[in-house]
Amino acid sequence: MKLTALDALQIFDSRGHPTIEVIATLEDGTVGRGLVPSGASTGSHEAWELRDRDPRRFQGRSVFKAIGHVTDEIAPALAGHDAFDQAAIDAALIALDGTPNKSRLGANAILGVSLAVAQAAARARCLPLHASLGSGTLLPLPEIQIFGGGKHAQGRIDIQDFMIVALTATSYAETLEVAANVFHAAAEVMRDRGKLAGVADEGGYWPLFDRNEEVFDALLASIERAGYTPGREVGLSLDIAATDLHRDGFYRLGLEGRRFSSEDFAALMIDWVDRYPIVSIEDPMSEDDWEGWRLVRDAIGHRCQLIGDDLFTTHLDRIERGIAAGVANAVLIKLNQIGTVTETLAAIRRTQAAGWLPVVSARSGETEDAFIAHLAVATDAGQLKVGSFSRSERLAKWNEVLRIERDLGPRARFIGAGIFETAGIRLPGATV
Ligand code: 2PG
Ligand code: MG
Repeated sequence: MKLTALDALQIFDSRGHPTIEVIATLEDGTVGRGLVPSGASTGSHEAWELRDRDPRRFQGRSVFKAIGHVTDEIAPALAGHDAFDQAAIDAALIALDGTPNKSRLGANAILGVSLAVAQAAARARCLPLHASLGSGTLLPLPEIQIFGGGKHAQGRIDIQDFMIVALTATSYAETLEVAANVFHAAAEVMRDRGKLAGVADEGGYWPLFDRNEEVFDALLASIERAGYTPGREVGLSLDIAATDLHRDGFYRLGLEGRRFSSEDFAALMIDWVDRYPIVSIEDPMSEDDWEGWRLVRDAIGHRCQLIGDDLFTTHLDRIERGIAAGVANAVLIKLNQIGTVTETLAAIRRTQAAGWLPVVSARSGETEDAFIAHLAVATDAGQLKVGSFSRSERLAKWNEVLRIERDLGPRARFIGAGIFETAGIRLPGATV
């Protein structure tokens, strides 16, 4: 099925910043759209997001150059290509760009095209997107944010994501029931403590806390208030986003005025896992602190998921290096960190082949699009992270998985927290 036209327009993400939407048209008239998300706590090894940097327009954030690259350069180059051959489409995009980090055409332009073609191909095949992308049927275990911090809350607290994982839920729908109960209980806890003040970028409560560890107390209280036992029915999951805390060779918790060496920060992460029912930590250490990562993995990798986000940036070479060095046991998967659907699928497959866990993730700047819900199911990834339980750009993804669950009917599988065991991670206290 031939790709006949590509067009693009500037739309806005969930923070009100410009982003790109690409529209792909096939020879039978089928149309697919690709809506590109955008991060705030970005790793320096990510593919390049092209912005116009014109201070007079959208604070320099407009994407008109990227749009021009789609319409003037990519569209004529790809016209006539087979839209059913995603790998060839993506290879052509990579070759046309010609840079290692997609900085010439812009990873946002390239990903928009890649996503739009994938969606158009699914529609032309009369398949749901997940069935067109892969043959997976495993519904993901969600990591759901309750408090947002770090760059998603203007540095109000240092740690970026305080999330929960439903450990004993027996269906995807049940994980959302647990999330809803804890999320609303957290509002009551914050209100009682005089700390309720709206939500951060990903929909978790704005963190009016004085110490990072105060958040653990509020989180545990919220879980209990919702009627669950922390560590039994509900586990904690953190994204430290430690790259953002690392400056001049030290990790800094600004809220508490504390500074740590790599060894000391690793020791703090290990201490938290000892003291709190934490089942997963993302980016406990900075993006190039491979030695620090090793310390954490050696100490707690057998009982806690350790996810590399800025460390790997969904990049196959970095994932290979991480597997060889044994520094983590899971990889955060973000389409726009690498820039094409095909490379993202390859990153997931490599992660799984190593016996590690892929965690499909949204960005802090999201759109109404729910591509990643389909990606998670299509690849049997097993886990999905899209922020909190408020703001429709978040719920669009959680809800989409409910639709997929319904569409798959008896073919849908759910193993919940059993996914951790598949990677040899034994959670203390969990009864799955
Ligand atoms: C992360 C993501 C999503 P951002 O760090 O995992 O929470 O944030 O999109 O800002 O990189
Ligand atoms: Mg992260």
